[in-house]
Amino acid sequence: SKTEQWTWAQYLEESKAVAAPNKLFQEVHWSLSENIHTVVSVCGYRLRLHFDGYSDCHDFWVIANSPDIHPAGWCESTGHKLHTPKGCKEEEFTWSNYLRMTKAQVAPKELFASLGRVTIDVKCGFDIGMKLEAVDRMNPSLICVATVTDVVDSRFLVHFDNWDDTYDYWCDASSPYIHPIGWCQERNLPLTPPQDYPDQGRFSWSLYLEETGAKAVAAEAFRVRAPHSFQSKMKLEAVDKRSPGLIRVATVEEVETHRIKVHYDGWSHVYDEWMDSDHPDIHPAGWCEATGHPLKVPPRDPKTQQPHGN
Ligand code: MLY
Repeated sequence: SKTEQWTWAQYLEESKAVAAPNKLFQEVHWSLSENIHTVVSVCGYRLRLHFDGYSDCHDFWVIANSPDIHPAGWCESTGHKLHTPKGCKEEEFTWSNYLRMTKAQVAPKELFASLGRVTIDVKCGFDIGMKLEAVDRMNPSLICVATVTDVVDSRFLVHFDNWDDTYDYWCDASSPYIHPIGWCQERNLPLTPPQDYPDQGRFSWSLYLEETGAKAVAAEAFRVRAPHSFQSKMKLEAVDKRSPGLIRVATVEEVETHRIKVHYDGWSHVYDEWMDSDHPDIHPAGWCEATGHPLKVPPRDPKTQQPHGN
């Protein structure tokens, strides 16, 4: 009947599909800048964050154990620049005044995964100033000359030489998007030199390291992760890229070594999205129920009562 409740078990049976096993998902995360935000809503294990003093259109969602969110005072204690709320003078900002002024409370330190984790102080081999070859994730056909410009625990910021920081991204040593110097040359692939590098066609790492007085990340520091084991047609729960407050029933539509193409069940394929297999926005079937987050089930075709497009 129409009022019957949607369940994963029944849905898998009806669509003769299997759920992607839990072990295929890693809760690894993207990074965000260190602005001040206020949690505006909590939904299951996800938080909607708002940048103080800015329009709601910059609000975004993160998973509660994200390594990219930190307790008040973290920037100061780790030497990171804290972007203060709009309208606050940077020199005059202190957390204690700000909390008093806004009658707000800080999120207790214990809630942050970054502090709960045992940080084993092993050097990851990626230090500030070291050079590498990295995929420009905004222009993924380009592998470029890049530098590590920040390190937090075992994650680091990749910056493209002589470009502004809009192309920067955080990753760890297992990222498939970074390579040691000489990687392109060994494979006869073009390497994009720094912007405005004189004589673009004749970039040489040894010369460039000499010119910049920089070291390269050692080849041994790179630990490319094993390919994922997702298979096409497996079912999962995925954040809707266009409405990130929503999590939908989804299917692996296609696979690449380190990415999966996610299809939102019942919706047109124009909304399909390629996502890294370790993206924090994909979850195993049952994750929403387990964490208390609503799950958007596939819309049904009013005539057939069957999910669209399956
Ligand atoms: N068409 C773009 C390409 C920018 C590439 C930047 N990478 C190398 C960091 C542009 O020129 O803006």
